[in-house]
Amino acid sequence: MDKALFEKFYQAPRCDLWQGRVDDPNDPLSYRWHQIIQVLDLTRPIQGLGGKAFAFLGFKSDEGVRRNLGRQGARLGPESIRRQMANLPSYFGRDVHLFDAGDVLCETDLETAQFALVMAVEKILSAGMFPVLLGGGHEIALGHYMGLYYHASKQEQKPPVIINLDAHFDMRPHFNGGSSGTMFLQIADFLKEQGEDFHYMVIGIQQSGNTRSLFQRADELGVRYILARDISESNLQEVFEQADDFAYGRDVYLTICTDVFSSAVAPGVSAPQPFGMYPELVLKIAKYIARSHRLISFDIAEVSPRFDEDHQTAKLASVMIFAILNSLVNPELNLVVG
Ligand SMILES: [Mn+2]
Repeated sequence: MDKALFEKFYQAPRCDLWQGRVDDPNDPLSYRWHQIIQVLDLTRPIQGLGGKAFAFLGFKSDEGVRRNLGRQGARLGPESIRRQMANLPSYFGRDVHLFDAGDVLCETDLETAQFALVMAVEKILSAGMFPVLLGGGHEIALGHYMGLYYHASKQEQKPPVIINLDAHFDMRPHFNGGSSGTMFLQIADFLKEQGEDFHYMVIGIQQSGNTRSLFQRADELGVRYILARDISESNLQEVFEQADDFAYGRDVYLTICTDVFSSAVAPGVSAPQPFGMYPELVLKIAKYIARSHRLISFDIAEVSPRFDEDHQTAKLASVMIFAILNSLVNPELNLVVG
């Protein structure tokens, strides 16, 4: 993709989304994320930095959800999540940098927007930064994964394995084009063409949200999955062991579909799940994965402000990001809420 086409699909970061309380501008211990966020324009050359740098990148897309006949609205998710992240307290030292890297936009041409996303993810990785992607529909996972794949192959490394926290397999047939329900079959088909294995694990599956054919396809392709109803506080250790066993030392890409949560706590999604998981369990799983030293990138998708009462789903997404970033920076720090 050339620069001019990339620029058509890319929007540089907006500072006005990052606003909040200022207790004492001279006391770093009182800082919130809006006081430490820096802007990163991906159309400009990026300077290398020391320390750990996280780059937030939005994928403003409803097209996958529209093609999937879901409830549209996730396009405004990245903006809504950023507004909630702005007031999170900073537990970071001076060696940790947070960047807003702007958004990739999708009107209707999902395929080209996916390419722009691949390119944006590669730019972030090449700069030595850790990508944190904000959806948008869950179709964000295709461009995100392909960016990780191409970066790994340039480095002559194995691509990461995929852990998806989701009510759905999202492995439906894609002969009519991709949507927010097809990404993981698209990835499986791509890897098959490349002669690579497909390593995919889904945690939080709902039987009522997937057809028999999807369970069959998952079994055929060796997909590891755990139903939401089979996960409880008392067997979390087994879930952790299964995740470790699945990843067996490979790098991990984590993708979180917000409909893994119960609609009681996450109403603002395309496909609400009355029997979805409660945040404490999902949080513990995500933190465990973040502390494994194997996580190289993650995204959170499907936050749909149109259905989000009082921003509670965006807030939930922001606390998940808070927990994962703090777990990555300091695996020993176990904050009570994430
Ligand atoms: Mn889902």
